Amino acid sequence: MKTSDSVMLIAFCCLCIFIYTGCKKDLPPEKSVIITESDGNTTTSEDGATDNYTLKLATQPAANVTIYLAVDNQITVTPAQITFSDSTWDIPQTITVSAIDDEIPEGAHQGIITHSAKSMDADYDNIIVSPVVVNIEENEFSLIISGSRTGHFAVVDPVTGQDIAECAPAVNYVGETCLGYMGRKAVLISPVVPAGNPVIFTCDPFTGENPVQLLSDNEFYVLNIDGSPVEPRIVFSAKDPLESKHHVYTINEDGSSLTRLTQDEELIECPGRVLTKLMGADRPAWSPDGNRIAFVAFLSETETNYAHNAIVVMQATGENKEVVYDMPDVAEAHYDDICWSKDGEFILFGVSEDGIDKVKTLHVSTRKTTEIQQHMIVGSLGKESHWTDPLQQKILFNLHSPGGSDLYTIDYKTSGSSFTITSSPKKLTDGKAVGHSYQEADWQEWDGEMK
Ligand SMILES: [Ca+2]
Ligand SMILES: [Ca+2]
Ligand SMILES: [Ca+2]
Repeated sequence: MKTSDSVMLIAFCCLCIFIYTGCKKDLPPEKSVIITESDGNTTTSEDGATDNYTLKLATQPAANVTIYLAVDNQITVTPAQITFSDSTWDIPQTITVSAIDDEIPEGAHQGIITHSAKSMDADYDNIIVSPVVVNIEENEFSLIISGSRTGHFAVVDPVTGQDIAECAPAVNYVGETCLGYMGRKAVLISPVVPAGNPVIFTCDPFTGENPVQLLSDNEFYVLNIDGSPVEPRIVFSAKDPLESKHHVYTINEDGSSLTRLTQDEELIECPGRVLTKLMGADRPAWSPDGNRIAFVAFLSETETNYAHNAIVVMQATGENKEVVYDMPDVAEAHYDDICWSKDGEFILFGVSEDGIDKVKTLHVSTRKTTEIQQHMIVGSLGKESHWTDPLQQKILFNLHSPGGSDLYTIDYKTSGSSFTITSSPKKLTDGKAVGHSYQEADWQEWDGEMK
């Protein structure tokens, strides 16, 4: 072997050893993007609380690497893209995450951030980067209260349809129920003694505890109640035992400031009729801004004594009573379930006209009506009672069913004087699973506090 050949052989062997050991010792670390969530998770709130996480590269890239962030409709991120160079690849860059404060009550929900990588370094270009799941705390809540069976009421989460509580307050009988201001109290009608006049009680909505009687025994015979959307005040219809007719009153949830809003035989202007007087009032309902109250008026024409029922709207002070719906020539028109659309432009009501049950919407300023009862049928079952969502354009109703009724919702939209149902009925509750029947209900905004 020539010396030069020996040198070549040694050099070749060294090269092989060098390549082998080089491969063994310096296997390139995995090319990846390292995500670190502060405190191990990313949690934001529609109330404005933000959170953050950092990104960095696992290895030095051969060229700039840009990470683009994409979000769904629940969150925003800042910045929306970041770039790592061959000198900054291992310096963590921070992404700040905020929740979008929408007006949709969704309960606790999630958003997702996806990442895509672009680089002239083929090892980093289009590399797979993990998404970040963002927990979002809700800041809009509402509650449904529903009489479930004698002596009980259920408080239902409108997002999940699940019972939050089923309560049996220590009263003689749970009649009509509603929720007080921001869902802080349940309000119900019950007689003080078993056969006595029904009066108003408040209690804790989640336990039924601490029942407080608002009107003294036999002071009133209460028919209907509704909780104000803007203050701790209740509107109700009741008969003063010294009179024979029902009238509309308001009272604070603590029992103070009892105010009478309708007077016996007060004159009310009724379009197309001669002079009419008020002979009674019930089924009052607050408008969403708390400024107006709609109610059913029993009217009598002063000259002929011809009696008919109508729907009247007044200021929450009792002033400016105005007949908004009246069919004086329809014999025996009876109205129930008076409630307002979320925008306060429409009143919804049940009406029995000539023995036919209908649900109508009334555009208060133009008096245009739309019949919607045909949308509240599931199978062969028709709706029993209905109410409206304070936060969204939804109607809640229960179906009359021999096996026990459940709550359903349908969606609507409004445009000018037109009112349109935009969905088919969606079942909200599962009465069979929880063993009760959901009856007449009320839907109120809630502060989210479970005190
Ligand atoms: Ca965090
Ligand atoms: Ca919100
Ligand atoms: Ca929301």
